[in-house]
Amino acid sequence: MAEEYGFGNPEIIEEEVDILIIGGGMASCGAAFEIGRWLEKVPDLKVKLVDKAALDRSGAVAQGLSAINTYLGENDPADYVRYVRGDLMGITREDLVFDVGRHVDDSVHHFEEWGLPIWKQKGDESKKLTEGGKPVRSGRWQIMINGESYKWIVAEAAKKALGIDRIDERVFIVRLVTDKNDPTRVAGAAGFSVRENKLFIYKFKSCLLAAGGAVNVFRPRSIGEGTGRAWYPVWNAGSTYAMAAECGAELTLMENRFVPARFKDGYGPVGAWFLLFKAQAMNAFGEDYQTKNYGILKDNKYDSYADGMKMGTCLRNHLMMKEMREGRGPILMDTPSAMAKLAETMTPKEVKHLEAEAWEDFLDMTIAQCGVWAGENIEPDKEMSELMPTEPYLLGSHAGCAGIWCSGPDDIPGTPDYYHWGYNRMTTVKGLFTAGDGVGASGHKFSSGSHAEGRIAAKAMVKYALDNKDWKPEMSRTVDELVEEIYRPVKTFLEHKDYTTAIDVNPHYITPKMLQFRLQKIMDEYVAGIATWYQTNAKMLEIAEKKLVMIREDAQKMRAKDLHELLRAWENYHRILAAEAHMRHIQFREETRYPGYYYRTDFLDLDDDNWKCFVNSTYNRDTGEWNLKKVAYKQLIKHGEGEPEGLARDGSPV
Ligand code: SFD
Ligand code: AMP
Repeated sequence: MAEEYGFGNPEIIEEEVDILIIGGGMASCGAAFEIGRWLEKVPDLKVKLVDKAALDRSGAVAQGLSAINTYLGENDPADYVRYVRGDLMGITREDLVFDVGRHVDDSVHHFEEWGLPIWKQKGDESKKLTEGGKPVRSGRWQIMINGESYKWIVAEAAKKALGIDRIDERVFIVRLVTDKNDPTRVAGAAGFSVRENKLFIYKFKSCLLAAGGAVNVFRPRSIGEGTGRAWYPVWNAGSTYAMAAECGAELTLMENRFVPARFKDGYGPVGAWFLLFKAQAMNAFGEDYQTKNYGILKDNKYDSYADGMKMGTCLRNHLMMKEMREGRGPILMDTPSAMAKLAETMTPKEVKHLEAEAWEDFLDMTIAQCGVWAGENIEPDKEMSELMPTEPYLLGSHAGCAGIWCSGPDDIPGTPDYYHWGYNRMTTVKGLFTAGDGVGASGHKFSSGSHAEGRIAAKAMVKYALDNKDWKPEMSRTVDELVEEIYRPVKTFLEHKDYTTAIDVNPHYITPKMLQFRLQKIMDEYVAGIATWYQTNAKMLEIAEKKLVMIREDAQKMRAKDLHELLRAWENYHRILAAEAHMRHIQFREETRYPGYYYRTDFLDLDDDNWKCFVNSTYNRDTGEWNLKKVAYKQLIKHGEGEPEGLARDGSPV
């Protein structure tokens, strides 16, 4: 009977390595590249990279990108810290941000070396960045690329560095396993092939957990025929946060989220339009709502993080949402005026090129937006497009900073001990490292910064592996226990499938899809999703808490009728834990730190006196309990000229 569904007893593949890299995205490709260099020096170092998908097109950069959002060039890393701090409402791990800032350009230079076309200013077209070629900047930190094949290029370098034999593709990691003799140390990971009936058990000295952020935790705006469309990649299922939490790692700022303003329905990013094409967004009456609403920032003390019209991403959202909530939507991006203005000084050939660029911005990165334009007969030089704030995403590398609490570098003056307890980018669990979306309190790394951070973590992991040369990992769980746990949804299905005649209707199990709908409904309606215009309060969160604990219990009853559903089942399990962390952090932080991302309507003010601090949490897998605490924020980089006064309050400039 088992074989009928493609499941006999799975083949068990066990492997012991020094370093395991979980994920094959930007951070992991950075780590692979860096370790490749060490393999020359330490040839007996055993390494494996495991990705749930295929490296060439996995992760957030799968569709490509049209900009590299972090390239410092002529900028100072200290200014980069100021920018990230301002955008994330004052609270960031400045040591981690600075560390990314000082290393990120080297990754970008490698991308160009490997073949990524980077736009150059007139006259510099044939010069590489390293030869003094000046990039076309869309903003102070962003540079334009022809990036349809960005991930292919970066993956190719990672594959070359490691060698194909050190890479397992299409293996989904379900959980980490602590060491038998030391519960504060990680010793293994277990997962399964999404194509074949195989289970993988890895034992290791150290591990990079870089499985991206969390998407589809909230009910998305795209439903019905649009289901599956999201801005961030749907295959980022919260695995990073869930597996880290279950292993005992401390999480930080999980209350933070990213609500991107995007072109409606296609989720096309707005950066190139605002920054490169200099387009204006307006409300239904043609009003510049940002200027019009600027004064409201004062009402709840949000203005201490705005500097004239320079303000962080969530504050820009806040000004836009007021219009929509009060019925002055839709918000429209005035693409025709922007293009007409640019065309004023252009030849007809250049104008044609400009039109091509407008399309290419999306063809390189988010093709669905071109589908919307083509399908709705929208020519961007003739008709405006609607903008919309999307459903929330949890991530640590874009304009958000949810993630894991990590040890930072040891050479930045003024760094307190509790920012640095050992190896760079190691979490509070010994041997467990992270990068990219995994690292909390350090956003605005984007694709390039995530790659650079993977390299930083890899260096520290090699050192950790060498320092622990004689240590042998022993897992706290047996292989049989892990097999039993991972294949439980299959067993549940096989045991109960004949109870009813309709395969999806059964009192003994729930399909992964149904469970996902239930999770998304809870998060949407009680934890500040789109249904409530991103608002919540203590009472709503109390209800959410009850429902999330129940769904976590019911998740044990998910069924898997094939390997695809087994993948969906475990993705959803990870989503539930990421969702719960998010909810509990929002519950704990009694203020509105990120207006435009979410609102605590019972604490609408921003409250620097009590809440200019990190919120950190740990999860106890055995009891199901969460523990939350405040952790002091320490300013390491002094204020820049023109930075608003509010930021200076508790500074201790170095
Ligand atoms: O336009 C498991 N990003 C942008 N960055 C830029 O530099 N410029 C832009 O233009 C950017 N924009 C943008 C961006 C992303 C997306 C989706 C769009 C537009 C449409 C952000 C970056 O892409 C992002 O910051 C980095 O990619 C983050 O890197 P990393 O490594 O943290 O995550 P990943 O690349 O998604 O990789 C995750 C990997 O994990 C795998 N995985 N493997 C095994 N077991 C599991 N359980 C796993 N779960 C996941 C995945 O397969 C993947 O390999 S714009 O909006 O600003
Ligand atoms: P996005 O396309 O929205 O992901 O943005 C890409 C980059 O441009 C990010 O670094 C954003 O912070 C930045 N950006 C987008 N819109 C604006 C804006 N209106 N003002 C300043 N920076 C922006």
